[in-house]
Amino acid sequence: MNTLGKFIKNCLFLSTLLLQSKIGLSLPVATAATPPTPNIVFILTDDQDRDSLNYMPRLNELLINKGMVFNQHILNVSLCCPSRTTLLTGMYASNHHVYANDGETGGILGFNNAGLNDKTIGIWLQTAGYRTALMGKLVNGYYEALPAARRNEFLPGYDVWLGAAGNIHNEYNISVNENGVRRTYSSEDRHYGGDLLTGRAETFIKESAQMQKPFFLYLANSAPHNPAIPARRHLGPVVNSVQKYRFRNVRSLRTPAFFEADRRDKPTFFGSVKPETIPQIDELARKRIATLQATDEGIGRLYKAVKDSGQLANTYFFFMSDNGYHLGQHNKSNTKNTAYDESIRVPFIIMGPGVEAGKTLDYLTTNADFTATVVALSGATLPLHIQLDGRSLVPLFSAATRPGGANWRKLVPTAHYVGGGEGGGFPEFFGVRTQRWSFVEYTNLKNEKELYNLAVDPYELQNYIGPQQKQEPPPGLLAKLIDRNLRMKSCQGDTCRAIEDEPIE
Ligand SMILES: [Ca+2]
Ligand SMILES: [Ca+2]
Repeated sequence: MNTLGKFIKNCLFLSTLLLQSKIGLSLPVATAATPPTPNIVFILTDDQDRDSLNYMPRLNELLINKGMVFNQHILNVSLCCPSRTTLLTGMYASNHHVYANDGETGGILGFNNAGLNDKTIGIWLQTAGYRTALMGKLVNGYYEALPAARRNEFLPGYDVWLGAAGNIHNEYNISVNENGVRRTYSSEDRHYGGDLLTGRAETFIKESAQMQKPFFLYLANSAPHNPAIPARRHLGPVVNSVQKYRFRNVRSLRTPAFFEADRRDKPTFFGSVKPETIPQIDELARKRIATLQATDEGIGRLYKAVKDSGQLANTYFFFMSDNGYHLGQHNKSNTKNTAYDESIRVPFIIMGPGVEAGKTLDYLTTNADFTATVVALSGATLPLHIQLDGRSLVPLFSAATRPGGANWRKLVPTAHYVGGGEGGGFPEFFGVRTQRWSFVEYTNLKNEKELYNLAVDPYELQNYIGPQQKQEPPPGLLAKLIDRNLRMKSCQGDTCRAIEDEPIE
């Protein structure tokens, strides 16, 4: 091919990538100018709050400083199972129908009932030539909620399966389904859950590189989920028979929302954690950060494994938490599920070729975008019946292709479901989160609503439409938010993206 031909093919490739990212789909593009198929390393944490990122030095050095932070990453549903199902399928919960962590529409049974076993990203990437692996927590109840005869099953589409078969949150004595065989590990140091997963992930990376196959690694750590058990090397001293934790200066973040003083604007079910528990909340914060140290070391080890395999220039790293966490903010602790930013806004980082280093973006992104982005990068072809609700973030990677904010989504739909299983003790809601506004309608109470202007009230202290309303929202705003909230409940794929793109203010 001559130079002009290569140039045209290059342009075609780029425009195809951009077009695909717009529509959230991807078609295979094989030309001489196509870059090599990139590897994907996805590291997922469980219940991690944004503040705790500050205590992960390797994450900061290797991924944040060398990559891009998505600072307005808003989850569709802030709860393990619905959030993870969105990552695996690329659909909002209103379309994947896994609403809770257990019950008929939650956990692994909900996942099975929704017919999702053969509709996850692993299959699409495997079909595109990837070597694929899923390690750690799939969804809640995988193993114990399954009938005995089906407990060794695992999802199609993964060459290496290391799914937590039972509760892995204790970190020691964990059980894992290893490609169909359940194995239980010991309480020895070398079998600490976080380290075990890291070791297997290192091996997977090295083997895949030796096989000269592009690889997709989905690594779902337990940290810092309760009971937040650190590796022994990260423990502090025992004082008066009580285990203490390192990071003695750490406290739960004292934002103005921490034990919010004036609660008259809040819905009737507002948080009721007592200030007397603050010492325990702070100790939990320390314990969680100690637990995250193994994850942070793991990031260093995986980065090194990729580098030593000669794959650094061709590998994208993704880092995310499946939901946020309250540690006293808005008078709630040890929980997520809410519509406040502590729950729905989580860390999201991408590092890799072409991603502007050290950049923080305020574009609205969501967990469904992870899937669309990986699909776009991989060049995988989706089956015709699959519709992704998210959008590829590839155009955001560099200033040259980044659209103006006016040409990006204006909202992310948020929800919390009850009735299908564990509701986390929080009432059902549907909402929309824009860059400026957080709006929520509760369905099972007295039609209570919340509306916050994040531009002037980032800690969500003054609800515009609470019982003691102090401010009028801008004219027409509320009607638009109610309209978008209603329509987002029944959208799919392109129609979701079209509604999200409509101007709100
Ligand atoms: Ca979680
Ligand atoms: Ca208040």
